Amino acid sequence: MSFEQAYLNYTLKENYEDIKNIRYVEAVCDDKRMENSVAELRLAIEKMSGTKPEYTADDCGGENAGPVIARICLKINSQMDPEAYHVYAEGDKIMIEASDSAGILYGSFELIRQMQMEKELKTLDIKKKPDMPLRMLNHWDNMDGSIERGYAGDSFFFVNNEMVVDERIHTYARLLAAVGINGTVINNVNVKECATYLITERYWDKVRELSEVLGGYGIKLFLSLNYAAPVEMGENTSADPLDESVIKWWKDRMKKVYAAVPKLGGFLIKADSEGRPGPFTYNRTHADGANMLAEAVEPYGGTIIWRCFVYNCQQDWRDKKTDRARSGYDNFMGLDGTFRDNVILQIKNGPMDFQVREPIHPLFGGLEKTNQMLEVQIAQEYTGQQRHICYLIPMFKEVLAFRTYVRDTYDTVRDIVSGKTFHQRNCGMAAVSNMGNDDNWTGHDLAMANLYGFGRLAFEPDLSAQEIAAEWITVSYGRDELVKETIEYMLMESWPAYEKYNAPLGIGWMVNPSFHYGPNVDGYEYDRWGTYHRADHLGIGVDRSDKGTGYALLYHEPHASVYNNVDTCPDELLLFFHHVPYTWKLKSGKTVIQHIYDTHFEGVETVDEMVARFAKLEGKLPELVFKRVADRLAHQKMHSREWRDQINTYFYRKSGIADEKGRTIY
Ligand code: GCW
Repeated sequence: MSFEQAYLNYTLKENYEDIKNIRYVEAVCDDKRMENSVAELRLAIEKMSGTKPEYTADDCGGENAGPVIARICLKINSQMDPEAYHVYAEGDKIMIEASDSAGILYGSFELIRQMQMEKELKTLDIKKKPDMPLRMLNHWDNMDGSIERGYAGDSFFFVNNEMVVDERIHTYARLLAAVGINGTVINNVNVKECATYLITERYWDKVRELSEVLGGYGIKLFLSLNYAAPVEMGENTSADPLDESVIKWWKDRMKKVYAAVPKLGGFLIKADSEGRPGPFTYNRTHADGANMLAEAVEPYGGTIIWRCFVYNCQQDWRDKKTDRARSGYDNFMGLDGTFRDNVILQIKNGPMDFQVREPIHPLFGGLEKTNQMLEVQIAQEYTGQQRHICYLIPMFKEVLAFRTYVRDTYDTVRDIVSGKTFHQRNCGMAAVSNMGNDDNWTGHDLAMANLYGFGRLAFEPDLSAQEIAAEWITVSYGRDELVKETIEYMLMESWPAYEKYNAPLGIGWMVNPSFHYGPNVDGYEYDRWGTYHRADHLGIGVDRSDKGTGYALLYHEPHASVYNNVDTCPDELLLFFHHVPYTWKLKSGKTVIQHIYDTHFEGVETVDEMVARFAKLEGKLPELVFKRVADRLAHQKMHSREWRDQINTYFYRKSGIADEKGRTIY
């Protein structure tokens, strides 16, 4: 398989004078990240200017040879924060200063980005430090090479139960470092079969090799762990976290693992969820389970990232008292303050499962004494599977900006996961990856904006979704105005459009069972009765108020009251929180049923507009990119109609209420 360079595809910039005289990159290289920084700068400048600057092992002194930028100097300045950088012009040089080589690497990629955007170098003065300590990707790759919810080909980490460390992995590391991602989990949280053995001798050499390649780009390697490994490997009859022999088993195993792979960051665990084993089997809590593992990795500086996606997938959705939305909160809230310091709870952005619209997970603002990480999904499982365009950064911006009211100030989700609210360092944001071995890494070329955007956002959450989009377009496809305007329009309109032709007003799901693609109102596989939306001929929506499941009250005020009251609940979440008649008037002035019809027509119209505008880019984008995107857009055009027609017909038949505008509803 070949692969492309995505946003690291540097092209010659004929008219960009600022880089034409750069002759030297100066640095004292005493580690791999420093060496890689030098190599990245030399490569980028060579490709963009036509001349490769020389490396000199210099300490950035030397004569100032005048106002023209002739050299780039990398210098450690121990006064700065970890991973932070300062890039500035001084006489004939651009200085990149940082307290560590990771900061130097990020500063180098910052400078390259500025060059890709053809910014003036003489006036450069950029000081940045990452907002979130941990900025991670989670791959759901299986060792046979398949990827759970993977829509961009197969795994590039695993083929036929063997690990691969090759040129592509090297480029992968560069792509991540260029946007500031500093951690990655390479295997699926559903750890099955061979993957259980990643913590054994069979894979150590490769795991170590990979950890070193990634480490050279400031990225820590993590593995997903099978909670029942001692049992599944046939070395113990139990995985009870309080059993002495189990505790010892893990301590011994971790001693060996870390002796073989000293740079391993730690482990991600999915327990007691969707068939995965966990401490519940032994009547123990998730704190018992997580702490037992945390103690085993603690001597080696390891971290245990424990997922809060714990719910009973066998639940009877007809039972109005059980509510899947509550389960994360109910399982973890009582454990607040009981986790060891090297445990992080990883919480999905919403209480359900990466739907196009969900409220914010109530554990954010609930937990006050526990390290927390936000988990989002750029794989687009429920948001078009990298066949529809769905730029998710606007959604992530909303999530991060959400005030939890756990404090009077510094109480947003962003504040919590960047460690400001509770003064933590073990926190951050993780995205379920959208990468695979397709030539362009993400299947849909425009889905790359989600990977790029995720990294940029976790590093600098003050950037707007639009700024990130504009930056990505320029670094990927150059500075043509029509290209920028068109793709920016497509990206920025894509999530709103997708929401419009998808499940309405926060109710979620409505997808075909198991593969979660395409419309099917009653289809969700974990609700075989087709009742989760509670739709009948009179109305729709789930009562999660105090008269229903009580979920609305899990938030701090004023959210609890706002969500609890049908009159104040925001339109976009109305059906998540309340059951209302189809004739219910929204704040927009429309009835629920008319809203469903209108939005489904509007969403399709936006897709048509995207298709029409994109057609004008022929000849302005690389031919292959144009063709691939045009093909996917044609599918989106057809498929958005399928969504519109299925949803509208379903509710027309159910409610018997005609469209006010008299449009044909199939
Ligand atoms: O959304 C669900 C997916 C599962 C996934 C699970 C999870 C890895 O359908 O495929 O399993 O979420 O997040 O654990």
